[in-house]
Amino acid sequence: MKDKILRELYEKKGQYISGEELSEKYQVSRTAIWKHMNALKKEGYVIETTHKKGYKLIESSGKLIPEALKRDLNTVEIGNKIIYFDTIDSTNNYSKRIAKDAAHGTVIISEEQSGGRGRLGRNWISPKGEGIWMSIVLKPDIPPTEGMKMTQIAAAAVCNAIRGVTGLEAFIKWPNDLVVNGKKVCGILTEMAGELTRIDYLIVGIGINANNESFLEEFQHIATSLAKEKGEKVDRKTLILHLLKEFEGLYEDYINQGTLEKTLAIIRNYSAVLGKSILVIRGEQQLKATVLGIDEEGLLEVKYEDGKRELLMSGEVSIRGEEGY
Ligand code: BTX
Repeated sequence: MKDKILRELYEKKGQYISGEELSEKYQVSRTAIWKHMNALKKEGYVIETTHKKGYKLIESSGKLIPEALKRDLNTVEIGNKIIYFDTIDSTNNYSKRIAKDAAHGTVIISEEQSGGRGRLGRNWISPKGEGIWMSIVLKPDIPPTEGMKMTQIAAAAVCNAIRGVTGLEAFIKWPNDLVVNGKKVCGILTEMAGELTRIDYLIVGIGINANNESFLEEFQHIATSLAKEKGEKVDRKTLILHLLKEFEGLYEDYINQGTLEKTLAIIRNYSAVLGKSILVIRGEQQLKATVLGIDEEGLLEVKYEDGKRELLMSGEVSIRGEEGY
């Protein structure tokens, strides 16, 4: 009920809506409406209340409410439907639960994840209201072998969005992380379901440390937030709007052209690893290598100390800078 009232307030933003109207529409008492309004105020929404006219939403408390996002979203398909949670286990898990019936481009956002996931069973810390924890459901008509390209498209989109909105110099640590000043600000987890020759759906999970104030000690040397690096809070809504727009542009370009041309230009231009010495990690094994390039398919071309060259596929390996993260 509280969510329904919030939607009504949003739709009428700037105008009053009376308690009577709401109580009639939802068949609850005016006292119940009043209690929900108070609960919303406690959550940080600024709601003006007058005895005669009713309730008016003044400020949205910075939450990523779909109504607020959709009003300013300038995309065709991505984000046409936005599903929002205050808290959820993982937006990728939820996406999987609904993906079969969800429309292409559906976006799932949560203020908090209690079981945020990284790759290979790792955790992704997702504190309430501080970051952008979001998944995009995609239904492209491409072979499963192409699926991992979505990670590259997402990385390029996040990179451009962070640079455009915050002015921070974000770099892409192939294949699925973004770093600012050498520390991780974003991770991407792409998951897929389908058959050998056909994708049923793809889920691109994006976690951005936007306004996180602190990190557990064990992560302090590898993780940071945009706000920490910029020295001021970042408007999460603006960042999401830019990100979805960038993502749609690069995605459409790939679907229409069949190549990653625009995405590759971004991930090469803003690569954190090109030309660098790295460690290639496969299970327990770690091998030193130099990054030679990123090929047309988005694979990482490396040269090991013994002179052997290899093309690395995302999902198969992890890499780490030789010094630090
Ligand atoms: P990854 O496996 O590359 O990174 C996970 C590792 O990063 C962890 O083992 C930990 O060391 C570190 N880490 C954990 N939380 C954070 C954080 N907030 N900031 C920086 N470093 C951290 C990266 O996996 C992919 C992450 C995707 C997260 C999104 S959020 C929305 C969607 N839902 C979901 O459950 N996952 C995705």
